[in-house]
Amino acid sequence: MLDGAPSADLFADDPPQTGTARLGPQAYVLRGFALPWLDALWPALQSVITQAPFRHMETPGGQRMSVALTNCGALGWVSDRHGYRYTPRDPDSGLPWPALPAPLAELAREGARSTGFGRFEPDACLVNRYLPGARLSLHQDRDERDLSHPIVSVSLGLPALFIWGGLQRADRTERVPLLHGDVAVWGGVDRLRFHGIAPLRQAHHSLTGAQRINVTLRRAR
Ligand code: MD6
Ligand code: FE
Repeated sequence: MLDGAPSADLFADDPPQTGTARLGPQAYVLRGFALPWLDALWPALQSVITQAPFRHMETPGGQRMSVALTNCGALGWVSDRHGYRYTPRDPDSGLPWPALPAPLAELAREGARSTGFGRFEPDACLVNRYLPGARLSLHQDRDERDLSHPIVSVSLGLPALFIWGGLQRADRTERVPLLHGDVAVWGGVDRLRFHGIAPLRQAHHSLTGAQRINVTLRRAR
């Protein structure tokens, strides 16, 4: 069991955890790291979601994603029949993605700095919404131009089980809880580890209601 990880059931609105879980040589979960930013971050996210509403995208294989998503920042991650890519505009509205809120950029820089990644200036911020039952199948993040930059990923609301694998799809996986306020940071030798999210369990969270929001900050170009 990982240091700092609760062992049995996960409950929404559990007291915040503290400390750092190490998932690999260059992969970390900073427990509760986002909580001090929450008062600035949550309204900023609401503004992003109003400007660019959540939508369910289609995978290149033609499946509707159970996770709904939107983006902010200079570049947004999109998926359709043609594949995965980063675009400067919201394909639904034709408008540029909403600006990256300053508190999110600051949180990303601080997360990267405190895990030894040095300077990190994100230009892409993917916002994922999970309702109960939504899941994310095992994948690698490899759509970014320069894989030497880390990824900083913020979990809000309902708890989720992160499925954390190896560099090969068939490698054994472990399950790591991601709780409200946790920030995962990884890069370097762990940048291409396979990972996913197990189906979200029904529950209620005092901030988000029956949903989990994940905000993933990257340097795409
Ligand atoms: C999620 N996150 O936590 C899904 N990818 O909802 C990811 O797929 C992810 O959290 C790369 C880096 C961090 C992540
Ligand atoms: Fe990912």
